[in-house]
Amino acid sequence: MTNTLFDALFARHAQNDAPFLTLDDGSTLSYAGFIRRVAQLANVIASAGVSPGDRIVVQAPKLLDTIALYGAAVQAGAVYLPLNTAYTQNELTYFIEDASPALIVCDARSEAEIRMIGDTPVLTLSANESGTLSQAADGQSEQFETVPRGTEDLAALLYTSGTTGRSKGAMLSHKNLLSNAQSLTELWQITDQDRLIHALPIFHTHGLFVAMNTALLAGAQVRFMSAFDAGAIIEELPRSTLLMGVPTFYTRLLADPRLTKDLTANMRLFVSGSAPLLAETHVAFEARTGRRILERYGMTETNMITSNPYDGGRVAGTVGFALPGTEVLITDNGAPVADGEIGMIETRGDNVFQGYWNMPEKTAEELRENGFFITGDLGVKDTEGRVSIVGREKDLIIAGGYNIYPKELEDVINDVDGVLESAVFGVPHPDFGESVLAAVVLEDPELTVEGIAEIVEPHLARFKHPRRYIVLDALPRNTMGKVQKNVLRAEHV
Ligand code: MLC
Ligand code: AMP
Repeated sequence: MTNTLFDALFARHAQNDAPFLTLDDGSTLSYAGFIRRVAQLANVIASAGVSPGDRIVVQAPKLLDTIALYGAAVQAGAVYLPLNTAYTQNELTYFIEDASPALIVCDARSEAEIRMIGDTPVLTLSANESGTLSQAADGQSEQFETVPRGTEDLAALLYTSGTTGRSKGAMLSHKNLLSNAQSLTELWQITDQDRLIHALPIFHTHGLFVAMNTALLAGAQVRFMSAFDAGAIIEELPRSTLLMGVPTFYTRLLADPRLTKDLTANMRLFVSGSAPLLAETHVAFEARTGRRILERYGMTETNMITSNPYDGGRVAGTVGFALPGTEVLITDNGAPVADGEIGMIETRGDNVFQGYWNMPEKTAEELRENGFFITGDLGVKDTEGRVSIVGREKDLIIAGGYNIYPKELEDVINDVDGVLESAVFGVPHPDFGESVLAAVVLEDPELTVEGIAEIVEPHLARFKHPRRYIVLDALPRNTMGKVQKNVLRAEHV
């Protein structure tokens, strides 16, 4: 029996003694050793009563066992559901209630809070691979009979915030993940000779799928960093070949005078995505290192959609061409526009997800019957098919590669007693690309912005917190009554 994703990414390495993960303490685990750990964790999952198709929620630090748990979930036929470690209890409650998982794995520090949310079984996974999950795995067999799963079965559920304020679970099948990993591995020529510097979180598409799935498929070595640290990356560059990061990685690396041509002489490829890479960053990086960053574009719902070419022109400010097997249309109300004209980016292919968990209406709004997914990003295609993103129709802020939906924040701010209304928007930020500003109109003149922040902040992960509040007499509106965030942005940069 087969398991599409497990066979392609994991099982093939069962006898592979080549090095796989090198951790912060300098220890290296072989591929075969990793697969044995995956099997031990799969045994724990199965003994916890997880059945094929069940969701496993994972909110844990970036550890060897966290990434092995991803493999174990796939091997056990479960659906892996990773969550940002910054989420608060309020945010977690929604995800857990919506996804109704069969098992939750979390840091021991949040165990008590998570147990208050419901009666789902909980195992812990904390720093230094301590906790009940790792302990239980240590005593398990290194063999596990892989649960059969086909191309259409779900492998992962990743939540992405919605413009309506409620997060939506994107259902990703074995085929969605594998097809994208295959396209990227081939296009970026990733092989077992590569050594990837992995400094992204593993609860999002970029760090988990784009980086880990391609490394696993190719049998590449991975320097698995528990967190982003520009100094540590600088030290790893001479013995590595590949880096994947969000634009903030590159601006922070550029701020270090040690970044030079000599330091990067062994590097084969720098990839950027998840947020717009400023053309000036691209140009400055090339001037310093002689390397052109390869920018690609994707989404949680679609995996990667376009990429600049590996060979040939990588053009600053563009996201390149549709990946093989992936179609890209630029549309106006669903009808393709002429090359050179701005429109909605839509995409279709094996990369596109299966719909939103428990939200058939939302799925129908964004995923057309003909298979095209409406991204909410505005773009333009040149006559050769090269895509540039020129804006976003969806109201979204991207800070340091994390998505922040203004509607979610506005709902929380508007609930504060004494606030009449609010408008949350992004303003340029030198490190994170954008940062969050909240304009509030008060009902109660006694209310202060400090008072608002104190009420709002416990509800939201730290990265979503407005970095500035401004009090206005009224919000600017157009004749339709819609708040004009472009006006606010222009006035308050
Ligand atoms: C940290 N902070 C952020 C932030 N990251 N605030 C806004 N946006 C962010 N992204 C906050 C911290 O809480 C802290 O708050 C302060 O900023 C300084 O933290 P730091 O120590 O400088 O941050 P650091 O840990 O270095 O993190 C920065 C970062 C990280 C850029 C390394 O944000 C990161 O790893 N981003 C990658 C996100 C990612 O993987 N995106 C992919 C999504 S998938 P204070 O004030 O309390 O000190 C996707 C699809 C696709 O989009 O196409 O890939
Ligand atoms: P997420 O919902 O976290 O998957 O974020 C997806 C969004 O990130 C896309 O819809 C884009 O708006 C944005 N994005 C991803 N890659 C790029 C890129 N290279 N340039 C500009 N925006 C990007």
